[in-house]
Amino acid sequence: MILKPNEIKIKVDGFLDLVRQRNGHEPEFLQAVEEVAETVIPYIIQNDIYHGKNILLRMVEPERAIMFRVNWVDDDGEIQVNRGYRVQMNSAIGPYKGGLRFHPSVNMSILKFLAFEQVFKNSLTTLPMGGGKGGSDFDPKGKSDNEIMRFCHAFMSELFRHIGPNTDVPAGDIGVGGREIGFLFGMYKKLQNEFTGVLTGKGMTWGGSLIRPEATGYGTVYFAEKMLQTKGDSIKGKTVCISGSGNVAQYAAEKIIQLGGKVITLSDSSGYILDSDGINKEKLAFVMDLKNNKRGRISAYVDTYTNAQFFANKTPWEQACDVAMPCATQNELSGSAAETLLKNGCTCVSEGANMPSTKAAVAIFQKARILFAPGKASNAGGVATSGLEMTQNSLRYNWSREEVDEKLKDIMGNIHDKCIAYGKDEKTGYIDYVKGANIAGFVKVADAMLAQGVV
Ligand code: NDP
Ligand code: 2IT
Repeated sequence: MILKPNEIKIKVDGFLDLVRQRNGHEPEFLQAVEEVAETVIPYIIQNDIYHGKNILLRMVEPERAIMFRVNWVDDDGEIQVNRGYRVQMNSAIGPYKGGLRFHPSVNMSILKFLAFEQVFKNSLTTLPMGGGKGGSDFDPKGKSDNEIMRFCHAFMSELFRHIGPNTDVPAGDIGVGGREIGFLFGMYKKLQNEFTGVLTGKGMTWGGSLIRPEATGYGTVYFAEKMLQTKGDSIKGKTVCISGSGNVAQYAAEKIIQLGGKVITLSDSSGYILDSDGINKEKLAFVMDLKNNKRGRISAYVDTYTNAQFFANKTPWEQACDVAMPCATQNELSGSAAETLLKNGCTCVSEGANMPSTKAAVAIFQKARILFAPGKASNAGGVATSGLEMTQNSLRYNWSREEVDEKLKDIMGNIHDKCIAYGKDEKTGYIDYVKGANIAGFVKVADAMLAQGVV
């Protein structure tokens, strides 16, 4: 069907009004849906096979959303009560797949936005994975290892009945890393009495995949490199601002350093550090020990590296850089931060976190026609390597580091190609990675949903 721009706008607005009526109290979820609807609905209108089937309306409704009570006992003997969740968004192309987040801000809006984005992201990886997300409002900060173990065991004592290696395969996200996956896996194995690949991000001696810990950060850098190559450029010699100092930020920094870039910032929720000399391999090893073993704060960096500075309660985007990589959390890069980045010469933004740029920031980057990759394309390397972990578990076999890294690179290259196929304006040559990722992600899931009928 051919419609005029104002007629398309009426369709998009009509759809969003309906979604807002149903989910008015879920701002992050609405933000994620708006971005998809604005790019995908015009495509649906132009393609008769998708038109009139209410596919997007079906995709914004979770197939199932589970909320449950998690009781556990802290080190003082007090009974604590948290909320646990699993949003099973879409299983058209494979079992539900997506991480678990433990953070006090976790609620249905956050998890539905993450699960919705995950559907498109997982589709882009080319692997057979549906989309889901879960977690808890549990705050791991300041908890002892024993408290973390008791909480994870309590959480899994309910979640286990809703997941399985062919049903739903959770993994890590904010606040859930190797330690937590171990405790969760242990309880699942005990309750089901089976050793299966029900979780990814497992340890190397019990079914994990090499490169999974590195994959999200590495993949985000591989994607940035692909974007820069479209301009005949590369990471080498570039100054890079990274936010966050957790799993994604650490390995994004490692890969930037390996490729000859200079990382000058890292952050956490209390502020950011600036090291104008560059965070080299040795300094990054210090950060990894600080965050992963000592579970300390990033501000401690400046006590050891006294040339560096700490800026409390600020984000790194006020520093001049060529490439920005937001790797902490949603909506951490505002419109005014985007303006500052542009003013200071930034030409490439590769999102390691999920939806870190606000709507205003994305609009500013796109208007300026800089290289901008949305998380669902650029951070897909993590879940893609989870998919490779599932494959290795099914084969009861392990690939080498080089084999997994090669496959990860190929997948990121494929995602980049798809963004070009669906997002490149042939007249101007501009690649709209948001449009490309949304439409390419949509097409695979929509085709599967059409084939399977109204279920
Ligand atoms: P981690 O828990 O390892 O690290 C999170 C980092 O982000 C920490 O430095 C944390 O600081 C910071 N952070 C968290 N919340 C906030 C906040 N509200 N404001 C400022 N900083 C904050 O998580 P990951 O590195 O795994 O995840 C980071 C992002 O990447 C998330 O958006 C996640 O969804 C996304 N992602 C993760 C993947 C993975 O494989 N792990 C895959 C794809 C995307 P503090 O310690 O102070 O809380
Ligand atoms: O947001 C994400 O893609 C993740 N947290 C990883 C999910 C996974 O299943 O590996």
